[in-house]
Amino acid sequence: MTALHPHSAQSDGAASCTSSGSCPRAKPLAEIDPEVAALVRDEDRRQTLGLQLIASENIASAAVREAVGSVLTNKYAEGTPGRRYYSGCEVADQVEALAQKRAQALFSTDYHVNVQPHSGTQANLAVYLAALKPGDTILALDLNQGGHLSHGFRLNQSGKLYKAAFYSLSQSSDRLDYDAILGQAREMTPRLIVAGASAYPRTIDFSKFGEIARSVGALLHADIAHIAGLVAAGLHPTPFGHADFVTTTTHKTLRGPRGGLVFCRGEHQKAVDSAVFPGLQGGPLEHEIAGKAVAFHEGLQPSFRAYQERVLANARVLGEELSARGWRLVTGGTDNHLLLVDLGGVLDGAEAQERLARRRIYANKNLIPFDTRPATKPSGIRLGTPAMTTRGLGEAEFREVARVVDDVLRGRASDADVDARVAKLAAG
Ligand code: DSN
Repeated sequence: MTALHPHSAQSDGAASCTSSGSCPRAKPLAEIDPEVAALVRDEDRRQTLGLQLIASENIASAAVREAVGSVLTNKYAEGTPGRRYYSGCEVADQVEALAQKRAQALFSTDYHVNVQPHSGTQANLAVYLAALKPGDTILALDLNQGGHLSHGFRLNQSGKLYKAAFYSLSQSSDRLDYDAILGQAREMTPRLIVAGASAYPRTIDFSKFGEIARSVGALLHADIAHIAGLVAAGLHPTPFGHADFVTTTTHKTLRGPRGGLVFCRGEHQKAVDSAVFPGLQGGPLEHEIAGKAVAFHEGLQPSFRAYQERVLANARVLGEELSARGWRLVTGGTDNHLLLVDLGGVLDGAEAQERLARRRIYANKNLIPFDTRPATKPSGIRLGTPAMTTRGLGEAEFREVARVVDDVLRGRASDADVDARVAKLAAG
């Protein structure tokens, strides 16, 4: 007897099904919706033909994308593994437990981990909801100096619900000034200190942050969204053991699907889990969680550390070559995967971003510390190496990337010349 396919009684045929055979829901995207299929192709082309230098972006593997595009998207699984509000969660439970186990292995930690946050911002909000009462004070790096909007920016929930105080970088070095942060922490007595950045090219000393937090009776939250891959590979000092909470996205240097994670010491497990659900989210995205599990598996392979070493080496040579061509790098260089370039008034960051994008070179405009220009037309651009390192570029190619960027910013080469060089680099 032929088994009845679960979708065979449906007539709409309007969505996809990964089951093979004659199911109308198994039709390819191009057949069901040529318009969206064409847009996906266009984006694939844009990514493949260009130089992706946006420091927060990377290229997830086909395996990660297969998991994200799987039937797990069909399942509701509110709750946590073994404690769900729906039946039929036995597979979702295994997926999520596997992702948790791998996340702990990847960061060599026994902290509890919740793998459900839909994004880094959701993960950060979960920490605040778990650790703070409305009106409590948080102390974080100023957004204008490389912080993040979910670290207390006035238009974000974190800045509306909590009293946000900000520390600055040292005006003389553009680096974190731990003595000044300690002084401010003593004065403000925050309930929570946030250590983490979106545009800081230097090593963050989580051990010092831990000392500061303990000395004023504050909790420490490390947001390692940008540097998570480096931390996992042992190429940046770990916040585990120093911070009470560690959050990250999964798609930057970690090279997984878009999403977030929140780790915490055991005593905060209940508060964190209940902050994620039902505090902030409904059903977890089990297909994304499956993609995270695949990315963690990839991150546990020896090749991942080798990749992160190349990310660092490439950022160093990109910086060297730009410096040699007269561009000032904030802090003079980089310890991680990104560079902040001070455009020195040659052009503003918005013009630079636009000029580069016209030649298929993608970077983002960025404020530099103590910028006198507005965020819409800041003095800098931020460049990162994770994505193009994934695409196979090495140090020699990144020196050429620097030369092309320099030529475009100074308007020194013809469009045809730049296009040919970009095409060659993008081809790997
Ligand atoms: N938008 C991310 C970045 O570009 O750094 C942070 O969330």
